[in-house]
Amino acid sequence: MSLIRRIDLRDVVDTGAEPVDYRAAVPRADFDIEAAVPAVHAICEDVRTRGIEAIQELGERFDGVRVEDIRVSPEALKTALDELDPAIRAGLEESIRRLRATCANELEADAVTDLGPGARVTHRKVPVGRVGLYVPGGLAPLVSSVLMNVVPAQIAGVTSIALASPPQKEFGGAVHPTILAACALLGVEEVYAVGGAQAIAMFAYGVGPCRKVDLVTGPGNIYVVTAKRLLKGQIGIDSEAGPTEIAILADETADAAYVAADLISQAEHDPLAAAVLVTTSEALADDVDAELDKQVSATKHVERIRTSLSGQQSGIVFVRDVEQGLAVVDAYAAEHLEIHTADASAVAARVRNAGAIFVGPYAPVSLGDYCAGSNHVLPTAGCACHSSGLSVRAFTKSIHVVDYSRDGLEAVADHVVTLAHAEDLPGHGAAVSVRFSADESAP
Ligand code: HSO
Ligand code: ZN
Repeated sequence: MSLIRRIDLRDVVDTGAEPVDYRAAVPRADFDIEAAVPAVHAICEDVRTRGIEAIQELGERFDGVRVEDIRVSPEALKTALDELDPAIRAGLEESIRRLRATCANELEADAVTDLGPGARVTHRKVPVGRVGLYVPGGLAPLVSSVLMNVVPAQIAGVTSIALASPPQKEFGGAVHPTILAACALLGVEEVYAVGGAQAIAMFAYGVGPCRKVDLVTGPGNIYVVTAKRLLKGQIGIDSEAGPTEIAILADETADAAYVAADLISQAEHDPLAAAVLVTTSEALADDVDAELDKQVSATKHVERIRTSLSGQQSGIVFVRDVEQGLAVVDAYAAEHLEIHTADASAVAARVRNAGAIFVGPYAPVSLGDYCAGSNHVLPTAGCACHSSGLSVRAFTKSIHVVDYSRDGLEAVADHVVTLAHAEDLPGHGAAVSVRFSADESAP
């Protein structure tokens, strides 16, 4: 019996008249945000009404430790950096260097458009004022997520950055030391030992030492994601990042050992993580099954990985050809999509929906998790069909600046008046015509 189930879509007929909608056919995690709403709503209300007291009690309940002073001291940040393993520091520095390079290249200039004499519209790019970044502790302390949140925010020009991460019982209620060290390395001074939904509520309402933020970003468990959804409006949020997903589109040229290792790498995150192989080749599927048998038992987090791979969210999907495979992966809209086919770059160029695409045998997702220079905070659960991963743009907003002279306005005045009357809003038209009435003298 193979660990991972099989789904055969080779017989699905595509008449060409209407594209087949594969969304219902692909495996998907049951990440029921609605079910978490009542509990998370209660947590947010508790934080809003009782503030710091509520945060301390919730930390005690969910993280098993009460934190007296939720703001991490400057000394604790410095000590964490001083005590950081030099090899980890070197890895973080390389990752930061690559991220900074891609982020700097993403900065967009203001778009200035002259629409005629004295008629200019500028699309001005402005960094968000204050952001709250969430870094999960959970099953693994994701120190790399500190970098993925902080670097694009800093390059975008955000000047006020607060970061929250759960208090760790084994460190006496402190944030994980490697996470603190990464904050210190990046010059982030405002760090809170607060986790889960209560951290998002703290950011949204401004509680105790933490001022309200404008935008919250970062991945998290179902409580964090639900809190972001509930508090959206009060704050801006990035895309909803839930349990991680990897999809691999592969043909007979793929290396089964690499494919299996990459599926395992993301299954390692969470029993709810999804690993999906979309392939044209039964021989590859059999080889991947054999590799999974071999490789899974040799890994550390065997149980978590087995649960993820054998869950309803994972599977091997058979397709007739790469063409059908592209339709399937577009419908799935994976957080991470690897392409292991002949001419992988050309196939990748045709993908519309994915959080990030990894091209060919030497671009595994774990490269992107740590050191590619790309971002690993990406939309999950199919949200990649409308949302993007973190980038400089996520920390930037834009403003249209309308700069017209008298001549510029006069050139278009009749149209404005006509359209205003067409909408039965004559006051709108009058606001233009008043500027050109007979007695008005031109400046
Ligand atoms: N694959 C995760 C990110 C991560 N992996 C952090 C290792 N550390 C979601 O993209
Ligand atoms: Zn990962």
